[in-house]
Amino acid sequence: MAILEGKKILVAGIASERSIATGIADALYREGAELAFTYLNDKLKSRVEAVAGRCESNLLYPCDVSSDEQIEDLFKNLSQNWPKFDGFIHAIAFAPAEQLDGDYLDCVTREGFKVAHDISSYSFAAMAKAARPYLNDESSLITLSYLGAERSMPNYNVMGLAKASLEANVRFMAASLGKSSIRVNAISAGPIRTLAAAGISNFRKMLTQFEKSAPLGRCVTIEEVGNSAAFLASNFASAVTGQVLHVDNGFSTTT
Ligand code: 0WD
Repeated sequence: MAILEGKKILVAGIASERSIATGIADALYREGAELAFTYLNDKLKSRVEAVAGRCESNLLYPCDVSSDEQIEDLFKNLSQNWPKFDGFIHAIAFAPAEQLDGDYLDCVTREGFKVAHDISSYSFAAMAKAARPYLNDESSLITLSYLGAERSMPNYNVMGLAKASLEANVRFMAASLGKSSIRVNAISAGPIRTLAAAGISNFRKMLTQFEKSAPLGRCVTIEEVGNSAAFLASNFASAVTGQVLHVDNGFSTTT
């Protein structure tokens, strides 16, 4: 049974075949959703096109979430094809590289803090504000977080603060949109080797430690994150909102 039959969902945050958003798009498509996509810039367009193609979608829109104008244009343009739709995936994060390498207080700057929070947290609310007129009741909004929101960890630094903000954003957005039965949730994924992860110093060491300590004894795949996103996007999750779902092989439950 396809659990997303009849749903129209926008996917933002594909940068490569390894992106978590790619795993999510494949799972949503498999479960019967119609998909639309955003791409950050022309360099990434062909990669997003490849995923869109296999998901039978030709709805591709440029969107740099640091620009309110681009976010507004995205939803206006999407509404030409989809007057109403059923939610979006926000798999977007960014912090300047020098923020993610070394001691937190040595690295953090006012500008680094601002950029990380703007792109990685505020943009989720900004997208929801702009999408609101076009969202069906019972839509589902999903973002991606990481355990660095809850615990300090080497090199993750200001991105941990931005993820903590993002998780609070999930709760406040869930309260704001609940009257329309729109649900808002985050998936806190275990570490996965992607382009964004490559920017974090010593990421490989993090993966090895994760494999050793996680109750399930292995790393998480983008397919597994995709399956959890498909659940959250579906009506099976109709009572789930304002939550952070850990898709991490149990790692966050260990000491
Ligand atoms: O271990 C991991 N990879 C984890 C990632 C564990 C837990 C959570 N996450 C989160 C990330 O923090 C992010 O929120 O998952 C989300 C997706 O990240 P990803 O799949 O790991 O990384 P990637 O494939 O690089 O996609 C993130 C993309 C950007 O990639 P690049 O590599 O170009 O920075 O976010 C997009 C961009 O496509 N992005 C933007 N999109 C629109 N406007 C912007 C922007 N300003 N900045 C980055």
